[in-house]
Amino acid sequence: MGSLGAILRHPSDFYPLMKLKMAASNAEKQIPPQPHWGFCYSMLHKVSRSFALVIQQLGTELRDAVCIFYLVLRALDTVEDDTSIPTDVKVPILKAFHQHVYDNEWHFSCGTKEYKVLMDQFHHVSTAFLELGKRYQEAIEEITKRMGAGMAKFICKEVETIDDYDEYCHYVAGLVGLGLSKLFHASGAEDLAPDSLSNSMGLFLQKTNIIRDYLEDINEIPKSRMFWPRQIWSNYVNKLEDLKYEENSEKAVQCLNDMVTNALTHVEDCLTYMSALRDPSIFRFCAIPQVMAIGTLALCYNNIEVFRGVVKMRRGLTAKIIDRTRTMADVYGAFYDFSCMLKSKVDKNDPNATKTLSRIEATQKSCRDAGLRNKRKSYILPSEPRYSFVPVLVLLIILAIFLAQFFASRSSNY
Ligand code: D9A
Repeated sequence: MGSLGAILRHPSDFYPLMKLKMAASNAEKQIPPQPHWGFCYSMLHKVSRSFALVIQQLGTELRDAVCIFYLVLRALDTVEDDTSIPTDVKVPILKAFHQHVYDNEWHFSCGTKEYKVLMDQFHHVSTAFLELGKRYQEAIEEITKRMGAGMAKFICKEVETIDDYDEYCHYVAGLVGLGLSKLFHASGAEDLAPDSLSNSMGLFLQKTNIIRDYLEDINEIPKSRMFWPRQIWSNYVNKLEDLKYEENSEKAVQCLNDMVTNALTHVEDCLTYMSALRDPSIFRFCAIPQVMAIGTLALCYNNIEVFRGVVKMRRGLTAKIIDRTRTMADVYGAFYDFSCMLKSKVDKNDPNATKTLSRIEATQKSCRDAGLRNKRKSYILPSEPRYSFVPVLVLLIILAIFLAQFFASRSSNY
């Protein structure tokens, strides 16, 4: 839960945080009894925290398919990420992963902590996979095959151009969007979305992660991981790691802003994708991560802290987003709010200011044109007077001290 300090600074976070906590403890009680499904759902909660709760509210059949898809992708990631596996061992595993999911005798030990458990006990995931409907299995197999091949390609290749960057993000995230659209369609609840829109859903999330995680990725041991395209950073520094040094602060922030501006190109597609969804639980499942992403971009923009430590939305704001993202009107409202926040942070002297502003204004226009924004509370402006909670508390404490002294002095008079 958020720290006491954070709650005192943002008293309205309290209720959504409590609600999220209750939802989390409820979800933990609902772990299925069969060992393989039990393993899959507890694993899901261990590796994804709040996202697991959003998966949990999907209808049973689709929820099971998404849970398995999520774990298969995490396993594939674990193989890709593990720098201790030699390339000649890794590449064949990535390329054949879509076959391994059908084989509940297969396993490959790698990764650390909860990911090591996932890999060691992968037979539970395969067993559960084999119980899914044929259409779900085929969608997961096809995407796993394409993703494994794409990851293998990028093992020996660096992200040089913006096209490489889009291609890499397509393999690791855009394909997830395509796969999920197939699962939604297979469930009978949604029409099949166009691939280019599904791809944008993944690219917007992945690019946000890549921006936010700069420092963590560059400091990775034994070898830094680099996803920022040279075509962008080479306009500011000679080496990607130079961005983290204090003497390059001005260039670093300009480069960061360029990266955020690049990510903003996907916003229109994401809004179009979400506006076509019909099922309320699928809608929430898709919309919550997107609202978190635009919020994270607004937080990171022009923020040197990205190169110094971890920049994350406070837990209370995440809880509010989970609580209040229900309809397309909520999404337009949130995108509008965070665009305003972005706009207020643009410095006229930034080399890309004009481009950034025009993308922000395009987003604001889409949100305004949709005309669906209701009288919702804003995420960024404090909606209640700020003196509501803290001063009342202070006042109560002063009053208590007063009364205590009053009675103490009265009794000593006797
Ligand atoms: C998603 Cl099945 C992801 N990724 C996410 C999470 O959202 C997408 C991985 C596997 C699956 C789904 C997601 C959700 C809904 C619709 C989508 C979609 O497309 C239509 O994917 C495109 O980030 C990972 C990729 C971006 C690589 C695809 C959201 C998530 N949030 C984390 C928060 C964080 O900071 O990472 O996982 C969390 O709540 O733990």
